[in-house]
Amino acid sequence: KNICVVGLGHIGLPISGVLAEAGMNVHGVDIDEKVIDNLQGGSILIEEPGLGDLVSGVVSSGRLTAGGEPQEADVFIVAVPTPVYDDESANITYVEQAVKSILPYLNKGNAVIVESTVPPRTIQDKVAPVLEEAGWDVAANEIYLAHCPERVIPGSVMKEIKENTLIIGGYTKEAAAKVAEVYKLFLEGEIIETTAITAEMSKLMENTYRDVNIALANELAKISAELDVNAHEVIRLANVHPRVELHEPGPGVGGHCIPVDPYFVIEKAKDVSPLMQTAREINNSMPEFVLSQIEKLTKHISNPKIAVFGLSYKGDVDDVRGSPAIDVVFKLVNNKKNYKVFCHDPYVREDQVPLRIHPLEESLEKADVALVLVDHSEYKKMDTSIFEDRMKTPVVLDMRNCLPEAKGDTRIYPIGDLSG
Ligand code: SAJ
Repeated sequence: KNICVVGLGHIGLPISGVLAEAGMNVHGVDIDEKVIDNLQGGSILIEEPGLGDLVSGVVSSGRLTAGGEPQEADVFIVAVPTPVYDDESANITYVEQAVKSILPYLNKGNAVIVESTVPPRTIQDKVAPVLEEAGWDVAANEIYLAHCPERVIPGSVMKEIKENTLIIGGYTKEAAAKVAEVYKLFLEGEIIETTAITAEMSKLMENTYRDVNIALANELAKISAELDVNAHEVIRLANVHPRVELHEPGPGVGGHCIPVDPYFVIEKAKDVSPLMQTAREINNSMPEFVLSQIEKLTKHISNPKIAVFGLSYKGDVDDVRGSPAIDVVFKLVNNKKNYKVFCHDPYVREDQVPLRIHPLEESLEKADVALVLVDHSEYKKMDTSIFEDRMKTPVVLDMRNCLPEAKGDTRIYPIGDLSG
């Protein structure tokens, strides 16, 4: 089979790689010339364990080619971003453009699969009409149209892309069945066929579930600050209950999916989604809460030096998109208390952020407070005697509850309760 993948990012590239590995001829398309140039040379610009090796293998064997224009194929996969506009409504223009770009290459019986996360009803109301206007009777299966939301988690994409259960939302029943054949080429996980709108909504609700639950944990962290109780201990004990699964609080929710996807639902149902809207507000308020905790810890210090540990949106990735840690850093830097902020991150590079990144020891040198914003493995196994050895006062605020126990005079405070 010939497969054409439009969009060679965090989803399009792995899917191209595994399909090529399964023996398909894959042609990848991207508007970014840098992505194409690199790919033609067998290299990639994305950090994802296992992806680089896979891609260089299938490029050198000729199974994966790349270019700026689509080619004729049996199957077209759209995996372009769906960002949000400033007013928090979904920007689906990349999806629409991608579908339009394949129109000249379509033949009867081809499959068109949208993997991009989209607002509910997008396949029915926006994508199908583009194909119909071009003369294809999609309801009669002249083109097999489906939405297959990708649910792989950054950091573990290569494993999850093969093992996760896949939901296929067909525009018609026949389209779902036809598209299932494509994924069966490499998928070890289960396949569930449903309608396009159900697939759209289930993807969005998965991420909304996580956002709402994290908001609940973050609200607990704020309450724990009022009540002088350790939120993590409360969560640990509540989760002993067989039907309770509280999430973990932190400095906010980052990445390009969880803080975005709830807005896709909210936009279509504003009056009946107060819980989702409040969850977004709570999670967006967390960087400000971190700042208030730092203010409390440095109340009597002038020009306090803060060592910041972690800039990415979550542990063990270099991805800074939507990172609450970056938000916290800028709030500190722009604060009138004149904080001297020294950042460290084992993965993030200076060409990704407008910040200096220091070696760990240097950031801690004579610092007043160390602020842990990301649970990188390096921090989880660090020797906590370094705080006493390097800092002016060994006070640590661990927003991710990830450090090993304190040693000597070091005080490690959890998120929320600073009384202990
Ligand atoms: N976070 C917390 N507390 C928690 C869990 C996470 O504060 O208890 C924070 C993280 O630190 C991070 C953010 O939430 O800033 C999101 O991280 P994540 O690991 O929950 O999720 P993502 O964005 O890396 O990937 C999610 C996944 N969705 C779900 O787990 C429901 C993934 O499976 C999806 O494929 C991906 O979104 C996507 O592309 O939609």
